[in-house]
Amino acid sequence: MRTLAGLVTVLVLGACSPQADGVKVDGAWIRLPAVAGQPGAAYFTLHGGREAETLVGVSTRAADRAELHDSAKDGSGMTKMTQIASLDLPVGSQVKFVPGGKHVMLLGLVPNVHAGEKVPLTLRFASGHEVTAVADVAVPGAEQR
Ligand SMILES: [Cu+2]
Repeated sequence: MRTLAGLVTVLVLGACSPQADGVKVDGAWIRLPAVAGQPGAAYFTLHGGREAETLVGVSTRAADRAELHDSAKDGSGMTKMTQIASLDLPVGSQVKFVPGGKHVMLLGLVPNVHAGEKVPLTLRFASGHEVTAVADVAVPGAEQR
């Protein structure tokens, strides 16, 4: 019976992790750091779907850890990054992750990721939905595309 219960659980989980309903990710790219060992960053545009979703995490085989960050200028004009726990994606909204703004910080980049490669980024939502986008890896210093 225990085996059967396990099998049923797997089937149910399989059925419950569909693509987020209508959420789309486009223009995904990763910028490599100028100095090896420094973090890289991932950028993309998120398009809200037919249900409100909340982005809670990103993962990629290109890095040990990926954090959601936002950037803002402080009083002295310096740009500071802060980690954000989640990001709301209302129905029909569009949120851009760009250099100098929201970004995904890639910590512990694997050493064999090179410019010109394509690397999958998996975005996880609070609903349990996931969306995987393919990111183009760009050279250090590349600007928004
Ligand atoms: Cu950052």
